[in-house]
Order: sequence, then structure tokens, then C-alpha cells
Amino acid sequence: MALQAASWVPSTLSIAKEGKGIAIKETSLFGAALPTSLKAEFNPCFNKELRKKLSISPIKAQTAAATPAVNQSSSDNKKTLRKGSVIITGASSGLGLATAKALAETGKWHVIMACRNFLKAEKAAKSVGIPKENYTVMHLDLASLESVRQFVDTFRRSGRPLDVLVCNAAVYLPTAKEPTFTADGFELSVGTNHLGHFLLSRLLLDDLKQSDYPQKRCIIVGSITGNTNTLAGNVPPKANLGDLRGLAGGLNGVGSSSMIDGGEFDGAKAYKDSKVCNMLTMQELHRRYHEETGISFASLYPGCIAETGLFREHVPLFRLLFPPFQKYITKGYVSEEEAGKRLAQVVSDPSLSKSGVYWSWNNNSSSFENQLSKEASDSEKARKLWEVSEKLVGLA
Ligand code: LMG
Ligand code: NDP
Ligand code: PMR
Repeated sequence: MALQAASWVPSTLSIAKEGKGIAIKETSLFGAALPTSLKAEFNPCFNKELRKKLSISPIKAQTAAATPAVNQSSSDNKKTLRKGSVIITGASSGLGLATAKALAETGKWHVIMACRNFLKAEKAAKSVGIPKENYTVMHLDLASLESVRQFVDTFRRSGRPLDVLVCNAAVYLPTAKEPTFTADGFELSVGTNHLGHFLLSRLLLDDLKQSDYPQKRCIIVGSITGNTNTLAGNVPPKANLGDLRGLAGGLNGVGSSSMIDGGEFDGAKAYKDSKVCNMLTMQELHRRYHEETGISFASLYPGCIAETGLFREHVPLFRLLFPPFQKYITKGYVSEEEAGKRLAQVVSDPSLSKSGVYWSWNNNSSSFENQLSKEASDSEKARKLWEVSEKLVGLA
């Protein structure tokens, strides 16, 4: 079992060298053995894919970027890397904001905060002390495909290069009894978390391709709760995309179900399903574009950031008990600051440049390549998801 929060993992988990995956000798929770059904499914095809290539991408000569990646300092002839340019969706709170802060503080990154609430994002940036010259807020509402297209236009008109895209924003509606919908009529959690980001990343691929930055990356935030090879992923309701019949029907709750698998609406399940879509999309992007473009695609589980805005719709008792539960019982808790540093590593650390990887951290905060669940690494499902999603967002 690949326990992604890994608080009780280090003693039982050994991470083999490059590409050999993760070998679990024995795993238990509070001393009780976990069922074998929870063990990580070892997927040789996926691992082969991961092994295929280290993604230190070839540095190609480029002409389109606004600023050259390497500035020649005339005085001492020393080569310095220009500031990287990174778009982070949902950077107005939680993980996105903490990542923006961590990157901007280094002075090496200009962060484009792609947010639905312009004023909130400005205030958030100021409140955490991000230097003015290191960020720009641009409006993006992922719950509207038109807004996604407008954002891409605005970004292009800004003349900034795009070196890294971070698809981070998400909504979680665990207490909703009835589905709500995006401007285009998709169930809100999958519409925002998956379809909005799917269109965004597809449109911005061209911009990433044109970047002359040494390492260009596209990161989609995943989660442990979408992975049924973990304990957290087995807390009901479990993620399951089924045969994607609801998604193929448009997720509109009218002619078809509002759930991807065609079932009854369940807000917690819709969120977990959307995270599976995020992780599948990252792998499909990797298969289709990594070799050709040199872009590295990655996903991650940053740890349980139990106090973010993600839980704003949950019952107050949950919001009260969840942080101590994660801190003292599961030990999967991480602060926003720590989680932000982890995502910032995936953005900029040269040692995390491998493509097609789902990153996690152990309780010493060292990163490792984690194993996705069977469904979240199913390449046939990833292909089907890609094709259905393309139709829904108007790309096919
Ligand atoms: C459902 O809520 C929603 O109803 C549904 O719509 C959907 O959204 C779903 O998955 C999403 O959630 C269920 C949720 C709400 O209840 C739970 O699943 C409980 C989990 C809540 C986690 C808090 C546990 C509290 C533990 C106490 C922590 C104190 C820490 C102190 C530190 C001690 C140091 C030693 O329920 C609630 O929000 C109310 C929660 C009421 C919980 C009652 C407490 C029971 C105590 C249980 C102990 C927990 C141990 C868990 C171990 C599990 C082992 C397998
Ligand atoms: P937050 O709610 O704090 O942050 C979510 C961000 O997404 C907010 O900035 C929010 O904007 C933005 N957002 C929501 N809807 C839209 C939209 N339609 N258009 C644009 N932006 C939108 O939650 P987290 O920081 O916890 O979540 C960030 C990511 O981390 C998510 O992908 C989540 O799935 C993932 N994650 C979180 C974990 C956790 O324990 N918290 C664990 C694992 C993964 P606004 O400020 O306007 O509401
Ligand atoms: Mg979970 C290994 C222990 C572990 C971890 C790392 C998480 C992470 N959770 C764990 C265990 C448990 N959770 C257990 C044993 C329970 C039953 C008591 C439990 C319950 C629970 C609930 C009700 N957990 C939750 C919820 C939520 O509503 C959150 C959710 O599922 O959102 C989709 C959640 C989470 N648990 C996590 C993480 C990271 C979440 C936040 C969701 C996410 O971002 O994916």
C-alpha cells in the first residue's frame, strides 16, 4: 500500500532506485493490518513509461519569448537565468497562495495569480508580503470556458513568457444535496477542477512550448483521496469514474447524470473523481507531449493541509475536528507554508524535473515518486477521458 501521507510509512516503506517503484514490506494502521486490497497495484506499463526518460529537456533555441532565458551581463560576462514566469490558478488562498509566496520570495519567479476574485487575490498577495514586482493578478474563472479563453488572451497580450503552469484551484462541495453547475452546464466540481483546467492547459501548451526556459513544466495538483490504493482514498464515498458515461453525456444533470460514472450526485465523490481526472490528465499530457516538447508534466499530493478554504463548505464540527485528527491521529497534516514549499519544489527544483511523476513527501519532508491507484494510472481510461473532455470543452 502506497500510503501517500506516509506518516507511519518510513519504517515500512522502501523506495527503490529510479523507476523500480515502491516496495512495501508491511503496513499497518494503529497496529492493525490493512487488507491486501489496499495494497498499491503495481503497474508495469506505467512504471516503464516513467522509466523511459529523465526529463531534463533539451534547451532549444527559441525566438518567441519576450525575454531571453539567459541574460548576458556585460560587465562580468556572467550568465544569469532570467526570472521564471509561472501561472498559478487559485492563488488567492491556501496552497496556491503559499506556493506563490514561496516562489516570489526567492526573487527568481514572477507569479501570475490566476484568480476568480481579483480583489481577494490582491489583498491576499499583500497580506503575505509578496513583493509587488514579483506578481500580477489576472482574472480567471475556471467555471466558465469563455473566461478560460479570455484569460489565455489576456495573458498572451501581457507579453510575458510562460515557463511553468500550475493547475491548483479547486472546489469541494461535500454537503451539497443537489448539484450546481458551471456557466457551460457541467457539474461544478468536475467542471471547475477538471474541465476548466483541461481547457486551460491545452490552450497554454503552445505558450509553454515557446518558452526558452531551461525547465518548462505543467503541474496539476492531485490528491490522496482520489487514490484508492491508500487508506484515505478508501473513506467513502470512493472515487470511481466508471465508464465515463455521465461525462460523455455532458454532466448536466438533465439528459444525463451530473456524475462522471452516471450515478446519483454526491459532492464528496465528485471532488475525488475530479482529482482522478487531474492525475489521469497529467499522465496523458506526458504521453502525448513530453517527448515532442520537452515539457515536464507532474502531479502531486502535498499532504493534508487541513485548514485551507477547501473545507469552507463542510460542517463546522468537521472543520473543528479535522485539523487535530490529521495532526495527532493520521499525522498526515501539513501547514499551508510547508505545502507551499513542496509545490514550489515541483515548480523549480531541478531534481524534480522528471515527467509523468506523481510526487509525494514523507514525514521528513523528502519527496518521492509515489504510485497511483489502478484507476488513476489506467492509460486506456486516460485516453478516453482526454477524448470526451476535448469534446466537452470544444477542442474536438
Ligand atoms: C461526511 O461527513 C458527509 O456527511 C458527506 O456528505 C461527505 O461529505 C463525506 O467524505 C465526505 O463526509 C462525514 C464526517 C463528518 O465524519 C467522518 O467521517 C469523521 C471524520 C472526521 C474526522 C474527525 C475525527 C475526529 C477525531 C477526534 C480528533 C480529536 C483529536 C484530538 C487529538 C488527540 C490526540 C491524541 O463528521 C463530522 O464532521 C463530525 C465528526 C464527528 C466525529 C466524532 C468523533 C468520533 C471519534 C472517532 C475517532 C476517530 C478515529 C478514526 C480512526 C479511524 C480508523 C479506521
Ligand atoms: P483553497 O480553497 O484554499 O484554494 C482553492 C483556490 O481555488 C482558491 O484560491 C479559490 O478561489 C480557487 N478557485 C475555486 N474555484 C475557482 C474558479 N472557478 N476559478 C478560479 N479559481 C477558483 O483550497 P486548497 O488550497 O486546499 O486547494 C488547492 C489545491 O490543493 C486543490 O487542487 C486541492 O484539490 C488540492 N489539495 C488540497 C488538500 C488539502 O488538504 N487542503 C490535499 C490535497 C490536495 P477563491 O479564493 O476565490 O475561493
Ligand atoms: Mg481523510 C492516512 C490517513 C488519512 C489521510 C492522509 C487523509 C487525508 N485522511 C486520512 C484518513 C481518514 N480520513 C480516516 C481514517 C477518516 C475517517 C475517520 C477520514 C475522513 C475524512 C473525511 C470525512 N477525510 C477527509 C474527509 C473529507 O471531507 C476530506 C475529503 O475527502 O475531501 C475530499 C478528507 C481528507 N482526508 C485527507 C485529505 C487530504 C482530505 C482532504 C481532501 C483532499 O484534498 O483530497
